[in-house]
Amino acid sequence: MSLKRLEQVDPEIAAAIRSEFDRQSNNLEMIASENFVDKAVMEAVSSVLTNKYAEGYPGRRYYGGCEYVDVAERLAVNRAKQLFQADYANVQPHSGSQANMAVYFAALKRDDVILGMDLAHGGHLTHGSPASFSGRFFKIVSYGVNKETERIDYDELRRQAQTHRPKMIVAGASAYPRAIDFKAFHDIAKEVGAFLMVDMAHIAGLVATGLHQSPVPHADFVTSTTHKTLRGPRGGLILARAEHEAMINSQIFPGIQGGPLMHVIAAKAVALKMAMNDDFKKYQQQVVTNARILAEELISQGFRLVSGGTDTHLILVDLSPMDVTGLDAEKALDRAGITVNKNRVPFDPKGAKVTSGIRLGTPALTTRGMGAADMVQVAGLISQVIRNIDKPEVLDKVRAEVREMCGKFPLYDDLYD
Ligand code: DSN
Repeated sequence: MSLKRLEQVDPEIAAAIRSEFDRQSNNLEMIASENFVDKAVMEAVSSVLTNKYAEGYPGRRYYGGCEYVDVAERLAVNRAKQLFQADYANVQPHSGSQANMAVYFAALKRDDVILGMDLAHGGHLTHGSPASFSGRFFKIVSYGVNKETERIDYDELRRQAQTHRPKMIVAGASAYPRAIDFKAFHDIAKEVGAFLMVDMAHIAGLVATGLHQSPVPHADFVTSTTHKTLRGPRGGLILARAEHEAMINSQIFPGIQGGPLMHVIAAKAVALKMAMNDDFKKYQQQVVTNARILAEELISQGFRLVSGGTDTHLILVDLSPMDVTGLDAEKALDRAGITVNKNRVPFDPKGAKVTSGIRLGTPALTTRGMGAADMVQVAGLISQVIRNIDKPEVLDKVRAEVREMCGKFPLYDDLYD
């Protein structure tokens, strides 16, 4: 891929892209929701499909000249249905938030009650935070994790559902390291006559490869992003039973979106195709193995992990026993070339801007080819940083080691030259 023309037209943006490529190449990317897409995905995103308006759906557009973008969207829809064994798929949501919004608007009326996971316990903004549309348009009741086990307590969930009689229960999380029992959610939703929506954004790649229970047979609606463990372009999708097709389609367009991003939809099709390969399954297995090894190694280095470990790609570290905040840890790790995000832990006395924890994930490092031995090394580097948070000379020494480690796992050969 060339930046030749961009360098002529807008050298400042070209320089920002080169710097970001350098940052991604020379840092350990451990944000649990990030990944490195295949060049084939980037080629689709940067294609001429970005030029095309295609409001509507394949074969039913409001614009002429849609015959080739129809091919791309049909491929994406059929592959999403095949990969996740769903009756229906909509691949037009620009993001996971818009996928969630479309489902709420399709299934609920204003002020209906949603029972969703508390953001502070690992949920997501769009599962009912007052700061998001979800908390503004609907009445939210939040469930969390049990204080002792730091896992979802399904008996307590049932009790809350029976008390509050929600119209919809939302399952899924962005900072919950344990497997979620979607069948249990389904049973509770059925008992109280609620819809069940599962937002599987974080674990979509694990679900696609059978490494996590699939929500599809249990949920009325399943939403996802396509860029996390699924390793596609930034965007969203919705899966549902066939009976919901008309109501979801019309809520995405014209309900909340205009023209679909056809270049992104084509890239979703590419990623969904790649997710059907054996290589992708091996990759996901390694993501989970790497997370388990990283968790074990961090525990042996004296870290406290929320819930004591992980079943997925994600680890939540509680730094309060070390008297370190998430904010300080994020900054020190950044200086050392290890990219993470500060994150509240369940029952965190600190707010979202400081936090008591950090969230770690293995999808991006695993895409680079890192394995078990590398996770042991990474745990050691994280430990050095956290234990020497005020010692710039130690952080710089770790930085040099990170750079050397990254050099062994090149990211995109010959990308911009
Ligand atoms: N912001 C995403 C994450 O980092 O988990 C969720 O949408």
